Amino acid sequence: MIWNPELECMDRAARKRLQFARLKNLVEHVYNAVPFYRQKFDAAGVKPSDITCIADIAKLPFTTKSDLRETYPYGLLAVPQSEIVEVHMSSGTTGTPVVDAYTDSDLNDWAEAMARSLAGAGACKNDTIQNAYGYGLFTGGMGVHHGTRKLGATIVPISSGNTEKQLAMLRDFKSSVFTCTPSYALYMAERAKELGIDLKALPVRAGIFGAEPWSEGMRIKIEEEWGIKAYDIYGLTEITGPGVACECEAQNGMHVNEDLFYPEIINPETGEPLPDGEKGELVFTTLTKQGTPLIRYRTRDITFIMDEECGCGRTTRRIHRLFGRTDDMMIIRGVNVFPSQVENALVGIKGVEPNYLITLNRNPNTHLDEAELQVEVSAEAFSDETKNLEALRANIDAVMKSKLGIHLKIKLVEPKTIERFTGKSKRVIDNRKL
Ligand code: DLL
Repeated sequence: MIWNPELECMDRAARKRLQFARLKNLVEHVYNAVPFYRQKFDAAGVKPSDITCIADIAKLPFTTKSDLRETYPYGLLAVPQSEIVEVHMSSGTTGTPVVDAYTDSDLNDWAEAMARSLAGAGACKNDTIQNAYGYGLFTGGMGVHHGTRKLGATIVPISSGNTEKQLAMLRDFKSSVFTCTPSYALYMAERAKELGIDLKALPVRAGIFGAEPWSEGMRIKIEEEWGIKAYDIYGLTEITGPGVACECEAQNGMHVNEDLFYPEIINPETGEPLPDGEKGELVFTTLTKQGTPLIRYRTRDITFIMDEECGCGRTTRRIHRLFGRTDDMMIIRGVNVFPSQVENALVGIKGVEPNYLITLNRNPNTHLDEAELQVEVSAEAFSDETKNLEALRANIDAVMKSKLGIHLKIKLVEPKTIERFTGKSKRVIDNRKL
């Protein structure tokens, strides 16, 4: 179902005009209302009047995560604080958290973006949506919650964790749509098996998974284990939370809610804009946000924009499934490796589970990087003879070498020994002091 055909299926030229009108308002407003932006624009020698078409956005300076950290918590507010009705925060892995502060109108836009996303994944008023994203300062729980209210579906606000209760609620409330991180969806499948629960017998028909990188292989595995359609959803706290972009029934790239969030792709090294179809760093400008509007925010996420129109009827451009982040890219002996590549390779190998941990060390004598990949063996393979396990190890080694171009030290570990996550998973430990 298309939630808002007027805006999602709008003629592309008309959408560009709308984006330009919104950008123009935004730039004028932040220049006058937020000293941080006025200083940035002045330093870059650009005035609001220099923005005469949407492509002129490239004249504006970028905003970065460190800008947000330096202005924590309220330095980027573009309205009086009395207008703020909700705040969220992302803790990140290091340093000061970043804050998003929403006015009532911002919450409405977020709910709209999320309602479109839920509808894109086939949900409607008649559905029961069980929401296992964490509630609290993290945007996952509340984002799906606001969107479900707008859609008019029933929300089960269970939050993350408590797997047995999740399974019971899926059954008792007959939840038809389930939302959580992809790693938690897999963990639930594992727990369900242990408890003798057949997920396929439950009424769930769709899952909307995001908040962390996952692979096409993992999608297939989740769809098989759960007997559902698994949709990818993207978002980040700084821009609004989940719902910035989401897949439709075609499951081929995530439609960006472009009337609200203007996407660009840049070369992460030079900052130059790249054309649609070219891979680079995703940058967003919030076109309607009042509380903490962001101009050309560098997400550090890597993808490309898919310009071709989708068969679903929406005219919005899509972003490809994320390849990783500029800051989780591991450089191992000079080769760029993303955890998602490792995951994708593992999912195709029989006898292993997609649970893994990469540990990076630097050898103090040779000064070379050493990467160890711990892989969990499936219960069946583990009970096999030692020589078969050795053959499995050699196979993983060969697959990794051919897919990544480097040799990882493979260590097979017993089933269920690698930590499970109910929210975002952590797959890399980097002990190198670089
Ligand atoms: O993770 C918002 C969210 C909640 C998205 C629920 C989807 C579902 P943050 O905690 O600020 O916000 O983390 C944002 O997570 O910059 C990406 O690196 C990563 N991320 C989010 N969605 C995806 C996805 C939420 N579908 C950061 N694929 C982003 C890959 C994703 N990475």
